Amino acid sequence: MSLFDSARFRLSVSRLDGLPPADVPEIAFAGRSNAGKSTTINVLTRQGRLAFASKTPGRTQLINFFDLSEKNAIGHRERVASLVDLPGYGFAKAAEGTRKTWSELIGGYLAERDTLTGIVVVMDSRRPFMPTDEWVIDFLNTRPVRLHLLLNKCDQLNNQQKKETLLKVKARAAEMGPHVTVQLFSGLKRIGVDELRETLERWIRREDTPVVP
Ligand SMILES: Nc1nc2c(ncn2[C@@H]2O[C@H](COP(=O)(O)OP(=O)(O)OP(=O)(O)O)[C@@H](O)[C@H]2O)c(=O)[nH]1
Ligand SMILES: [Mg+2]
Repeated sequence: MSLFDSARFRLSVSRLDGLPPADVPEIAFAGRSNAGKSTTINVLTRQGRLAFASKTPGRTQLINFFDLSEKNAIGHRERVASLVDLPGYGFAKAAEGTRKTWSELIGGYLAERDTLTGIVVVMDSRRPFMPTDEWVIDFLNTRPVRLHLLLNKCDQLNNQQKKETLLKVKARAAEMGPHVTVQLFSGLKRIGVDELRETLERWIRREDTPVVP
């Protein structure tokens, strides 16, 4: 069994003062609304309805925490990491008040959470680096966290487009530094699931190079 199969919903948070204690490494999923963050968590954990996924952008409105656990030496289940599903950014239709709450909540979480180990930035591979992605990636790049740029919905690209997109985004990632990695992914067709699992497990086990802030 993979570590990710152990995922269980822990809690939803609507305010920064409601965050659970920062104790285990956390991996957050950030990205524009509708990019496929919740679907990615469902595919990663092999649990179809763990995170709410929907055709309607703006489905996820709270910060949702999922626990990953494994048995310790004496056979007790122990929490070892959390996956964190974030509300999407760049959702134009949201009322201004709602947008403000979102940026305060998500911005505050991303800026201040000490146990935040890495962030999977989920982008639509047909249009990576939209202006809001650029802004969020620039902001995240100032934090001591790993970044994995997940080019989702690659089932919508032909082979040539996949190759070109991957090359282009890898070149950008190389400029940012060795803490930034890139892959093609499709939650729908389950393409790239093992690669994602391997990357995130290295983060959790701290088997990759540490990030210098
Ligand atoms: N073609 C295709 N569609 C996908 C893929 N992954 C997700 N989708 C679709 O994209 C839509 C949005 O998926 P979600 O997982 O809810 O997106 P989200 O990023 O969590 O959205 P918010 O919670 O609104 O921020 C749904 O209709 C999914 O079925 C994929 O790999 N390929
Ligand atoms: Mg969602």
